Amino acid sequence: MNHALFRTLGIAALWTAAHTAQAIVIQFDYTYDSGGFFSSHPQAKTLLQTAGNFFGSRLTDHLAAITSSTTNNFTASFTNPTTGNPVSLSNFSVAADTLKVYVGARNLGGTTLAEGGPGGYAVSYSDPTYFTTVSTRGQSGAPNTDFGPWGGTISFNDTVNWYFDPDPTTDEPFTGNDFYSVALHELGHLLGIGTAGSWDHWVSGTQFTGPASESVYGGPVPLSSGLSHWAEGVRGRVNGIPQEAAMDPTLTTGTRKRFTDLDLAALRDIGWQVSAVPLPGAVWLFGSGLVLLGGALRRR
Ligand SMILES: [Ca+2]
Ligand SMILES: [Ca+2]
Ligand SMILES: [Zn+2]
Repeated sequence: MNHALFRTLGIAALWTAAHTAQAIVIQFDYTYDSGGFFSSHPQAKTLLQTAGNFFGSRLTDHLAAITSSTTNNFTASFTNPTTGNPVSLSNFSVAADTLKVYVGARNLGGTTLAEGGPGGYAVSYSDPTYFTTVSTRGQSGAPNTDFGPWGGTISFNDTVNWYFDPDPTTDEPFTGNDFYSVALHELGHLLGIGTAGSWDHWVSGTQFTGPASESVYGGPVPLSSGLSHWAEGVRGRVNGIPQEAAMDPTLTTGTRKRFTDLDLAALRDIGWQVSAVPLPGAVWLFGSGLVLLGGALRRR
């Protein structure tokens, strides 16, 4: 018997008994990093995964798998993060409870640190329920009051001075632009902040009126001119401490912005189920890198 496998299964059973909620997996794909930004900055890969794990450990929606066949076929479309050209991938598949994120870097010009968002799609089908399942990923209010993307794309500006924190759990003085903060911000867009129909649902004039966000902020939340960010300087809290919100439009060099309670409330308003605290089991799973274990738990 394979001893390592035995141990893994034993731990998996324990985890299932202790935690009924399960986490989402954000899977980063470097296929389109043809400029080699991530291979030359391995710290960026680690920080991106840490940012992905932050959301993964908080979001507990069950996302339906997307599978493709000749009669029911899903085409994912997105911007190549390195060239900026459109990409279409037919026969696209993604596992249940998983989001796929294509990442790369290019010169985005000016003061833009990164850009990111959910991908588009086209569906050819013979079974109408296939269309509903893959376009909403089983989120019954989508697209108006819930959101279920397949994933999307993020491109980082490879001409700016990045700070790659060797340990993003600690805050220390630094110069440059905090890569971890920007990764959190772009994943926020990918998850629908400023981009989903269920975000637009709560936009009224230049304010966001989602009930979870209003409750945290104490009223309608002002938005920036493009209506896809909080207004400049809007604040939320991290562990009770006030901080400029992650999803306002700017990041000051030499500063870190973690995801605040207000940013998380926006995800709730978009339709995500956000656990009040990080799932300890999920954090442990991601931290240990036992991907197979997570896969086994999601099969039910
Ligand atoms: Ca640190
Ligand atoms: Ca949902
Ligand atoms: Zn933004």
